[in-house]
Amino acid sequence: MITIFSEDHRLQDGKAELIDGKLVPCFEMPKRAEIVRARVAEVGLGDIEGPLHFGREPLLRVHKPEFVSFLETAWDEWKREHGDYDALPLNWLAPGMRRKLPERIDGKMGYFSFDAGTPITAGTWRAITASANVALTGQARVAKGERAVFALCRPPGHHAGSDFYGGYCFFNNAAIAAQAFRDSGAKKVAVLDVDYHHGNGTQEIFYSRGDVFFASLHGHPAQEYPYFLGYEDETGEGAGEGCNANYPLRWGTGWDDYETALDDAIAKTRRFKPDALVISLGVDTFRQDPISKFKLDSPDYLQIGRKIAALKLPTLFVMEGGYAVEEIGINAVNVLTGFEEA
Ligand code: OKP
Ligand code: ZN
Repeated sequence: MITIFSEDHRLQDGKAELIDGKLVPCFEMPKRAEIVRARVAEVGLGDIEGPLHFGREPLLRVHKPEFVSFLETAWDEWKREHGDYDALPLNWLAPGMRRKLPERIDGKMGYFSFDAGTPITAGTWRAITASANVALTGQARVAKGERAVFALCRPPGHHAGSDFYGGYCFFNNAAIAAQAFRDSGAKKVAVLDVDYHHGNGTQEIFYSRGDVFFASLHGHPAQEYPYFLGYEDETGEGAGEGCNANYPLRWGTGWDDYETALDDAIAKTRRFKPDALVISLGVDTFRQDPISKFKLDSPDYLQIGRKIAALKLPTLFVMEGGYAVEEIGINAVNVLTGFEEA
């Protein structure tokens, strides 16, 4: 399996995120992608190639123009006002307030974001456009006939919606790739999200569409970030009714319950009869993940890969989360080798 990777991911190297009342070093760090790349090489998964450049157009197929423009200039606006230190938002709209775009950068960040864990830095724009290009390059290779490609994206994307960022995510790489499948001839596309956190951005982007099916297995929103989406009764709306499937799982979930949910999500995906499949590949379901509470072990990821392979679809794997840095390579690549052995 070919891996697509860009060194530019390193340009996103935030100093701190706000978590548990403390400013702590970012869990979403450059080393994550480097460890995954090293593991891809170590097991000889296949060639590692750089991305092509797709420009703005495919981003604008899922993100609003004002959001893309905001991300492009946010760092410069922040630096002009506050100096050379990571940009973090501090306040957001509550119900009853007005959604009007403020003039100043602090207000704009609140308008376009949903948490204080996602710093914008000097290199963010280049890193996030590179990450999207990695996904799009992988998509193009699958569209041209590869059975499966690994898009080693960083920063991740599944929390980013049509006009908001958060959860370490800016552009929704998986959604951009899913839309690119549609635009390159696939009639129906499925996105299966196995990251520990609910893919709220992907759900938002496709919620009212009947051409893209979205399924997500994740920490129960009553207990887990991002809290305000990801319940089972969110099944899609309008033309998208029946095209969204959530599997909220409680803290402590281990392989047995995870497998039951995954089998159901895969069965639903099969019934949708998609022409292409995008996997939001997070491995923060791992027992030792520092910010998550599921109990999967490294061999379980081989099983996940085997089950995905059984769908027999052209498949793009898009890297999302996973913060147990030393094991992230083993676990992510286990999904891919499980897929290839099946
Ligand atoms: C990203 B992905 C907010 C802290 C909450 C954010 C977790 C984002 C996970 N200040 N933590 O889905 O792996
Ligand atoms: Zn996650």
